[in-house]
Amino acid sequence: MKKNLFLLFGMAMVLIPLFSVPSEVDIGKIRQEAYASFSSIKTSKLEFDRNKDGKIDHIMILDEKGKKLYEELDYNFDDRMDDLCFYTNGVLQSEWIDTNFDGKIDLWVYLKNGIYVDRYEKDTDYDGVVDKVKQFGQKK
Ligand SMILES: [Ca+2]
Ligand SMILES: [Ca+2]
Ligand SMILES: [Ca+2]
Repeated sequence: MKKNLFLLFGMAMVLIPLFSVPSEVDIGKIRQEAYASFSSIKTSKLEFDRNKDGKIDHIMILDEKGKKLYEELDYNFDDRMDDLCFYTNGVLQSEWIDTNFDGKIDLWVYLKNGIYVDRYEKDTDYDGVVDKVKQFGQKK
């Protein structure tokens, strides 16, 4: 029984590497990997043009049950996504943000139950290396 649980957990980690330490900061590559990970499962894609400039600035990937798997946003409408959200079973697990719009992630937010911030990591000088980590909710 225990072994099965470990196996399940292992599989989930392979499918959605949510809890890995950020090693890749390049949004282009992260998006490529995210899309590649969805290619083996049945998904539907929703695209939005929030500012009506003809360019997609919000994409949602849903699983076959219609639950969110992934979402990306272009906040400053420069045609480059700068906010990536990863979901498990429709619940937000982590949000990776490019706060200075240079194409590289510099803020990683990890959530608990989809709403509470559990931990965040920040690259304050934008060199691709995390230099500030805050962990909330100490475990009893
Ligand atoms: Ca747009
Ligand atoms: Ca952008
Ligand atoms: Ca950045």
